[in-house]
Amino acid sequence: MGNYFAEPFRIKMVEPIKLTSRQERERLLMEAGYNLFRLKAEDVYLDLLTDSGTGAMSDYQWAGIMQGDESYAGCKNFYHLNEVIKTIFGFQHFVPTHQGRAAEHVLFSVLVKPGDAVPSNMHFDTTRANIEARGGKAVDLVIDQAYDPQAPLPFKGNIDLDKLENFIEHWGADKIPLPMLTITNNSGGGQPVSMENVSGMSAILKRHKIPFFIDACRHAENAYFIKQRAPGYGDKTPLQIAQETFSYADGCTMSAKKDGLANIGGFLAMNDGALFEKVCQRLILVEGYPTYGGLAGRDLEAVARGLMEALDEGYLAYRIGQARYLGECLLEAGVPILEPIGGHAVYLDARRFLPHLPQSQFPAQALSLELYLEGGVRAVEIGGVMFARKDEKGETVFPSLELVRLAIPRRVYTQSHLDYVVETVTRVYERRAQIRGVTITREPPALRHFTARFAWA
Ligand code: P61
Repeated sequence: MGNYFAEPFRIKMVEPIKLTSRQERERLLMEAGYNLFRLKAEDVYLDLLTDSGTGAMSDYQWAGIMQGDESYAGCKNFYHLNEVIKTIFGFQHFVPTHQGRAAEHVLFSVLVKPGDAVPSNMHFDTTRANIEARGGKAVDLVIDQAYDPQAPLPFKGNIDLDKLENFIEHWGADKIPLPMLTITNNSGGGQPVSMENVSGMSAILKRHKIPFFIDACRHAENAYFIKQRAPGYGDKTPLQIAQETFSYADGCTMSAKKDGLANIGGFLAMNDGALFEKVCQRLILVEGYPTYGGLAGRDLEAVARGLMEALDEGYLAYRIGQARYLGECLLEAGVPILEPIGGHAVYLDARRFLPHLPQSQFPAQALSLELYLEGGVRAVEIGGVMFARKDEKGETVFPSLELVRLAIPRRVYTQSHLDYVVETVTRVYERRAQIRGVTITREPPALRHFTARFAWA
């Protein structure tokens, strides 16, 4: 068993969870059309679907909830959040949004035109979908090793700077309204991006006069990896590392449901005053007045407090330590996972787990269903269901990575919960040869993983 970094908190409120029987789970899964998003959360024992909005807030955050100022304009929590965002991110302007994708939506609707291209290390699905909804092209330029689930690189989330240079040359800077750099790289295994890579990207973009935006959802986890892995950063605080990271950028989108340690919330920040004016106009149409942007005053306060807590070194050591513990226990049991172990999740490598299943039978989806059947553990497929697309000829192109993500909600589960996950995955691994693939029986035109129905192949 790996080392476990003990929780830097004690528990003063609990929420009961219940384990159903295998027979019940078979029925529940069938009723849900073999789509784990369609289950009732009550029917899940350990919910590792996402680390987004599922964390436990601290007593300090809950106390802040009681101090929500629900004035329509200029509430005091907005000014507190403004102060915190200035401290950590340093951008001149920001607007709150109800979550990360709303920040993306507002930003892209102001900047992206049909025919534009938006490069990234790897776009997450909401970012990609929001760019495509504007008629833009979302392109991944991550380093090649990111597609090798076993390449042992410290900063496997890096964007390939040569690919970026060539991309700008090919498209022309006027067709690239902005790039996004996702830290950490969620679609590629929760892998960090190095400071060198951030500053290198910034220099290229400055030369071409393209504004640099960061998708900052898991920036605190990224800062902790830099502290641990990059020479010269060991003595810096996560806050100092975050400040340096964002000093290279012109703005960011943020889902406060991740490293804001809140259950809802997000923001869009930037330095450009003219852009900010356009953003405010758009925000008023779709989210709300710029001092609340789709959130209640109490939510703004929870985010302001959570953003600082997420940079606490003891918290981050525990947080990153939990993912490492889960990953190391699985490796010890011989289970194929993506390495190095990421910051917010452990990703099972479904190709190596179920080598007998072709990608057209969605091995990662099949594996995620088996985890639920085996132990009531809910994970999420990050593979062909989420990311396969049709090329110009209408042929399906499958993604290189076929993963099942076990995302760890922040400050929610204990070591024994993680041990239970290890036992469940190990039992499924032992009977892997008998696992069947799945087919899609119904699907919507976009973001199909949320609502599609499946059947065993
Ligand atoms: C997640 F199944 N992530 O990882 P919002 N950027 C990045 C994200 O990880 C992200 C957002 C922007 C989620 C939630 C999720 O198909 C799915 O606050 C790097 O969720 O709007 C969200 O932030 C968007 C799960 C999103 C999904 C889409 O679990």
